[in-house]
Amino acid sequence: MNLYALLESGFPKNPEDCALETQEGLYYSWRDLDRATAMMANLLKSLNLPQGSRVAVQVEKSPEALFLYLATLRAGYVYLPLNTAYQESEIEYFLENAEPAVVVCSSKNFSWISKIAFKSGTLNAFTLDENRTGSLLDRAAQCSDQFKTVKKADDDLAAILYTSGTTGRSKGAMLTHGNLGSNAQVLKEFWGWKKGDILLHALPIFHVHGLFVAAHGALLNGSKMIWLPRLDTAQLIKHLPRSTIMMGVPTFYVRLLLDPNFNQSVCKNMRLFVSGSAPLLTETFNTFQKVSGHTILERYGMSETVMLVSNPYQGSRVGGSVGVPLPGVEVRVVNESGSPCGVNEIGAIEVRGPNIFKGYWRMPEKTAEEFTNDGWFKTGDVGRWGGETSAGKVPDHYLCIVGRNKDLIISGGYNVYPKEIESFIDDMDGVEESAVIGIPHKDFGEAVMAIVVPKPGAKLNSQSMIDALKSKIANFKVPKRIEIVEGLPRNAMGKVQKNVLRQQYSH
Ligand code: MCA
Ligand code: AMP
Repeated sequence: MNLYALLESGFPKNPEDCALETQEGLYYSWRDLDRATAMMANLLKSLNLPQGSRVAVQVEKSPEALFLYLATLRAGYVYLPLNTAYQESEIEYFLENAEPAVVVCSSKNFSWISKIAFKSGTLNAFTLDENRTGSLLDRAAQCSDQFKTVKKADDDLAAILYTSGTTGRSKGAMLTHGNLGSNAQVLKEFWGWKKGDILLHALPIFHVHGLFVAAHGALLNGSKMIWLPRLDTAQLIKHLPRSTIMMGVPTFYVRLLLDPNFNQSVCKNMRLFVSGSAPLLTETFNTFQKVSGHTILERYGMSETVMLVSNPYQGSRVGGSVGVPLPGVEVRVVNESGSPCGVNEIGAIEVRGPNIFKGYWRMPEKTAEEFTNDGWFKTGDVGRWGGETSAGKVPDHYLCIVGRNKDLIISGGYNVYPKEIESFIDDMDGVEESAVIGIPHKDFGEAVMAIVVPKPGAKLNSQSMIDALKSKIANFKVPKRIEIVEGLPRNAMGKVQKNVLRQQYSH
């Protein structure tokens, strides 16, 4: 079934009800959403794109950006969202690799993005800005506001999400209508979505969390969303009293707790706070409980799998644990020989279920590498069942993530692959070699740090290196700190000992 048709089955009976309310006080009814997505779907249809065409989108968050996603589903094409922080070299790679038939970007970026797009074979480039302007809307305004949603099979692609690899370039995780639909239905039940729920939405919509978990949840439940362009704690506190559910990365909760205006009365109508994308510190979990009177529900997911494991809505939510496998999802923790670990034994986390992606875009070998012979997806995360956290005993059937066997930094919910940053640094003048690590950060959980060895006789300046990197890669990937050293610690095999560096720079 087309995912849009599934979501639509949850829309409220009265099309005049409010679907989205913006920070500026604009209201979009469900009828507005239906008409706008129909007009955009008609525009896409008029382009006569081949089946399976990709629609790549790098735009600021707005109601129209959400409508573009929904229109792409309705028209049966494949949505490819791109982080707004990505710069030229990053965009170049994604467009060359995905070969989208349509590219939509902000008007401020049109001149360089359209150039890259046309070079990659894209025939259609449009603009869309957050103030309801752009050539996409101009063209869609000339189209009919009636559209019959295209039929799709569960196995057809709905979206491609680029996720970096530990080695090599990013891989496009192919998610189907069935993957996304089944996950949305499971979460609706598991998190007790109910009539009257209002979602406070402040996450970006170019990743799984904001788009496929938060927005899908509200759409499938026919719930209004208070649609904020980005995380702004004052705005959250202003709108929380009218909301019942909010989802965020741990930084959302850390920042709310720092605001003296955040208290129990602000949360008086709240039913559920969800956290994910990065580990939630038990300290944040406990303090939030004291200050707000609410117990955060932590869950665990990936771009390749959507949501896998969650603390229960009914039943105990355990600090330091991500909870139990979602209905229909199988999770196992295995040791090096592939045998299941016992309770409190640490091993690799593997998963299986209707939510698991179809594979990496045009990378069959990489896809094969990430699955076991018996069909389980290797998450690259390391965990254990039960045991104990600083919050106390964890029930035996609850999962705790204790680390990763992939060299990955998660900063404020965004993934940064050290290898990619190291290659940019190593290409800089005067650099012999570098090591990039994650160090604890109060706001972002982890921050990117680089340790750099200069070439003999070369003089390096940390600030100039940071400034140079800012013009090349997405800002969240730029090291917050660079240390220039004479050499990197290595083991007997000559491998850089990142654990030694992490220990050295973690304070
Ligand atoms: C912004 N900066 C960052 C980050 N965000 N640096 C490191 N990590 C970040 N995440 C930079 C800015 O460019 C700026 O740099 C400086 O840090 C301060 O910016 P600030 O204004 O404080 O940042 P912000 O605009 O408030 O954003 C912080 C944020 C945002 C709200 C945490 O990063 C965010 O919305 N993160 C959510 C990511 C997310 O949705 N992840 C889900 C992925 P300078 O001062 O140098 O210019 S999906 C996923 O992971 C899986 C599937 C899952 O389980 O959900
Ligand atoms: P992404 O590539 O953006 O899909 O990020 C997925 C990764 O985020 C997972 O493999 C985990 O390492 C991490 N992650 C997501 N949720 C959690 C969580 N609740 N606790 C710890 N790590 C998490």
